[in-house]
Amino acid sequence: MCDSVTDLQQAVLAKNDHRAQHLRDELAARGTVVVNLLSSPGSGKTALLEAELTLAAERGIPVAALTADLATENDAVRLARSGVPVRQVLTDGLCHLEADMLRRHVAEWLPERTRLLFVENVGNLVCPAGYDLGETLRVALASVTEGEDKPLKYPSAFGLAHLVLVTKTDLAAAVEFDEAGFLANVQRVNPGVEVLFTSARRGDGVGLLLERALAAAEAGPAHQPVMARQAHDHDRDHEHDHEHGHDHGHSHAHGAGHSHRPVAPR
Ligand SMILES: Nc1nc2c(ncn2[C@@H]2O[C@H](COP(=O)(O)OP(=O)(O)OP(=O)(O)O)[C@@H](O)[C@H]2O)c(=O)[nH]1
Ligand SMILES: [Zn+2]
Ligand SMILES: [Zn+2]
Repeated sequence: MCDSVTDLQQAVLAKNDHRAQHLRDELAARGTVVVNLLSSPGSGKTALLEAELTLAAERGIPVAALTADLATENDAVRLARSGVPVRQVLTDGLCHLEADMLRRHVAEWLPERTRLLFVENVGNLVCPAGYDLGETLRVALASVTEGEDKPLKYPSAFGLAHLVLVTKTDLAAAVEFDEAGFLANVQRVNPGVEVLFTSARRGDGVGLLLERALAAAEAGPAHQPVMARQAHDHDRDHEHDHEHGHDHGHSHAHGAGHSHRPVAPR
């Protein structure tokens, strides 16, 4: 019973992986690169993203943003203040985005000459880590108020990231944020990954994400997570037949307590 549930999850993830790879190829053909932002609810994804989008607009860099939530269009309203094209996706109960959902919105809405598409995933450190969205850069964010142990508690979210951002550094002293402890924990799950510090409130570190995203768009991510390499080696050991006729519309819902095999963007 447990085995068949696990098999089903593996099948869902393998299908998503395959579609994500198609999406990445399609995006590459049109010169667009996706940046996937993951964090727990309220870590400051929207606040930082609004600042980065505003900067991109000022510099004339063609960017767009897609934000996913279970409900409300609040984030899209905030991000749209930057003046760049913004799309809200309501997941209707689903706690993460899947490649197919993104692909649909890209086809329907994304302006043709977009260079960077920032995707704010549903606030959740569990499932989004398991779903490749065809991104080139995966960014995990953690605010100083969340505690230093988050990378250890959510190893897939932090272990598969190309870049880690610490947010709300203006509050670091108030919560006695242990920076050295946090950095050590990040290195344990993702050796060599770059960690940057930001405060959207103060404007500290604003522009770094845009810079790293543009660099990744030119040359690919500067860092390959060890955990991602392991997942890919595993995939190669179990080469499976790919189905190429994509059926449209999917049903996937799961309750609390589900687990996902870590799957990394390639
Ligand atoms: N002090 C401080 N507060 C911040 C900062 N960034 C965001 N916040 C606050 O933190 C709260 C959550 O920020 P959001 O940007 O909405 O966080 P989010 O990750 O987008 O949240 P979800 O989309 O719900 O997952 C808001 O009250 C923000 O004003 C920051 O740099 N410093
Ligand atoms: Zn948000
Ligand atoms: Zn989920």
